[in-house]
Amino acid sequence: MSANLSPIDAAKYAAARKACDYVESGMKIGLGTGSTAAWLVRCLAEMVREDGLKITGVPTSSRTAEMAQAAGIPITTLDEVGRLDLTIDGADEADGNLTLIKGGGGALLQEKIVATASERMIVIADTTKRVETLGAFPLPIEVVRFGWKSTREAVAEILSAADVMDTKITLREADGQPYVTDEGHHILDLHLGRIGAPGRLAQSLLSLPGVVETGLFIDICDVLITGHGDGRVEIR
Ligand code: ABF
Repeated sequence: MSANLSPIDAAKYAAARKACDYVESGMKIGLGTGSTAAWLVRCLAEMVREDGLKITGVPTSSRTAEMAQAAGIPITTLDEVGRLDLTIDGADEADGNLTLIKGGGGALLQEKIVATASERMIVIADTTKRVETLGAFPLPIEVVRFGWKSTREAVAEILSAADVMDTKITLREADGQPYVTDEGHHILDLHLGRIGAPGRLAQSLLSLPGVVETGLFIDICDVLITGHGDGRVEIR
């Protein structure tokens, strides 16, 4: 499957392929969203087809559900299975503490619910996602649609006192309209440049009534598998 891939795709494929080593028959697996997680779906589908792997997938987004179903991976819902054995998902950034920024794909809330309902969470990524300090990637936060502009003002207030480099906030759009998540919420992207204290920032943001969840995944990721373009992988 890996023949003639671009270096970035070869890196994503290498990480996804390595993550499959943690999957055993009988497992209930949270399936992530994004292009790296898409490689995972392809690899697992091949194992289901050719090695008789018996797994049940719980997709973290409607896009992943469609892809997994089309690939022949049996899927169900989190409500059906309750707890999962393992979730494998991508990320936008990962620091040395395995704290993540996720949500670039717009599914952060469902991804966090599935990840925290799992015994173990593995993140798969190419090496560009590894950072010393989080924040170069805009931090997505999911906000209810009702009064989102007022929530945006309250977020700006919090950012003005936070350990960050910039405080620009944008409403995520799709086709010129405000983006609406699977759960019917909007996403504000916080262009912070640098996040000095992720835990404190997450706590402050979640104290606002209109904020549903943030893309900061703290103490959730158990294993980070990063892939290189030459097929090498690193496990942390
Ligand atoms: C998803 O994977 C999102 O949380 C994150 O934004 C995305 C990363 O996508 P890609 O693997 O395409 O870089 O889980």
